[in-house]
Amino acid sequence: MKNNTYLKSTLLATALAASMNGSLAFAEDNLNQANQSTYTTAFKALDVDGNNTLSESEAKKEKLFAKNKEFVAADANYDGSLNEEEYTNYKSKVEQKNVKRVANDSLITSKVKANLLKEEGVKSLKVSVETNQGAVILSGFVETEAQIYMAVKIATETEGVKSVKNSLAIKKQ
Ligand SMILES: [Ca+2]
Ligand SMILES: [Ca+2]
Repeated sequence: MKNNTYLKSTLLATALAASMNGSLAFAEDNLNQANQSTYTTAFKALDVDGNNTLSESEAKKEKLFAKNKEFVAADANYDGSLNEEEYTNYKSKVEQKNVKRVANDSLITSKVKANLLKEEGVKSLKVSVETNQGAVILSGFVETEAQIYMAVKIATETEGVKSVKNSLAIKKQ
């Protein structure tokens, strides 16, 4: 279990690095293989009564299935329980989405930073950029209101950005 977790995080890091180079599909394959045995172990741990299916209350012990909505979505054959395949498929789908989302967010962050650097008026400022599911947060200190406006505008116009939250403040002289 411990080894698996280690392997998983290593592969996740590799997946993220690879996704930056455009080989996300390859990274995902590797991640899937590593996950298979992790899923089996997790499935068995949840299956307290050992009947090879997870009832809703068994599945609920895992955070992902804490909501009934998730359990129902995973129950592909509508029989009110999750077999290992349903469990594995759903979980890998969610994890792949997360890998993509994280990679996508990092990409947006670097694009926003690059665009800020291109702009004379703001390039020398220390603006930090964070992205969460396409929502960008700008923080740090600037000198003028106009610089805040410009930084927010640049971020808003960056490809992939869904929203911009401005936490920039004007430095007290
Ligand atoms: Ca069971
Ligand atoms: Ca089922």
